[in-house]
Amino acid sequence: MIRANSGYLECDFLLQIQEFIFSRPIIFAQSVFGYPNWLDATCFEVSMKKLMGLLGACAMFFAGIASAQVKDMPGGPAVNQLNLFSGATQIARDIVWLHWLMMIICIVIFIAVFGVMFYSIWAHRKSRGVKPATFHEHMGVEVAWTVIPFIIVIAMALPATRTVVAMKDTSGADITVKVTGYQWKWGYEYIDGAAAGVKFLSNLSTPRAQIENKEPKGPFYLMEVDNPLVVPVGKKIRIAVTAGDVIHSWMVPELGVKQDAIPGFIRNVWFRADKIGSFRGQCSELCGKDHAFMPIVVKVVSEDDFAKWSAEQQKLLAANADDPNKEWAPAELIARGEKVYAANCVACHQGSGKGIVGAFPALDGSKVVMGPKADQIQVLLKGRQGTAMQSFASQLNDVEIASVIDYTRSAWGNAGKGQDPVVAPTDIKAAR
Ligand code: HEC
Ligand SMILES: [Cu+2]
Repeated sequence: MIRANSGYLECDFLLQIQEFIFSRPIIFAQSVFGYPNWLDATCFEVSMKKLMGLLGACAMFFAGIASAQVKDMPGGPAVNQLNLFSGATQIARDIVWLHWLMMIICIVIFIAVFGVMFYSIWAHRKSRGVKPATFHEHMGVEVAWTVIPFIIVIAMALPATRTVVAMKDTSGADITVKVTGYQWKWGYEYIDGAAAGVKFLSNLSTPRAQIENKEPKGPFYLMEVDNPLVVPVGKKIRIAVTAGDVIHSWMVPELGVKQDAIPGFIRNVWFRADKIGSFRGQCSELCGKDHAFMPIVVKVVSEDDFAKWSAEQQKLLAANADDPNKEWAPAELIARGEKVYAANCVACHQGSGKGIVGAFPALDGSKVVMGPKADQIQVLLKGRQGTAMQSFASQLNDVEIASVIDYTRSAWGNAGKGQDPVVAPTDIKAAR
């Protein structure tokens, strides 16, 4: 693919053309009529200067194309790339191989057919006195031109079918990622593996100023994203492709993957990258105004790096599940707390808050629950040494702890009594 980084020269060039069109009649008039007296020398000079300026601009324009700082894009198209991609998966290389096989077969047929045709026209021309044959229905020829193409088609279909079947075989995948096309970005969600549950949106990260020609274009112009899809090298990655609005298409040539993303359907494809690196593609189904602005970047990393990245993402996920700085209304916190209580506390303290006599204290009417908030926060963050009341500091986030405290302070007979009925997530953050 040939990419020229000369957009900012184009405007200039158009301006020069405009000037050229306006100055040309004057130059033409001068050449026909000599110096008309209404046109003085300075005006002529100005016109000539404009013409020279235009020629200069033309030279600059073409030089600009040649010398613009366009470099090969790793994982994407290279400058003056004419062949297909080199391929980071076996399937991608099979596709390239098939392309050349078909191409060569076609060229051989082309040369054979046109060779016979041109030879016949030349060797049997009328001026040589050649008499045309007048036979009809030649059995041998008819059988030959049916059987030979049939054999050729089968010879082409066999390897192609093998590759297409392999492309569709998503069995035994190590990791499954759900990919959703949106107008105009991609959503990624890890279904299993170390990063299970991690999900994010992947947006174009090329600055607006580059698109509007206010800044020179970067080396990854329109082929860069804020959050790439990260996968481990050598693992079979199943991609479950769907869309949230209109039809898109997830295509990464180097990985040999191209799959339409259709709302309401899930289509599975897969790849197993055997090289570490970033591989780039684009949405390849016209999906509206910003179709050209939803690139795809797949970052293939080592298994160790993937484990590290997954752990980081999981941590972020836990931290972001609830934003502790959000202003929660007390009612919201209590509603949330009821769920946290049901999931984490009922086994011991019971749904009724009455606990189990002799084993688990009642929270309904408990002095701690009715007392100052600091004490209860400490019980939840530190637990009670040597008892079944463990610390919840690492299991629950600030919002969850605050909300379950608020719930216990407002449920059962506790409602409206006791001190500090509302504990905010920021209180928990401060006490940690
Ligand atoms: C595995 C059982 C168990 C679970 C689960 C449990 N607790 Fe407790 N909790 C206890 C026990 C036992 C005590 C009493 C500790 C002691 O003897 O000092 C206690 C004490 C408390 C107290 C202090 C009560 C008082 O009157 O001193 C509070 C408040 C409390 N738990 C809240 C919670 C909350 C909220 C949850 C859920 C996030 C929870 N607990 C989950 C067993 C549990
Ligand atoms: Cu699209």
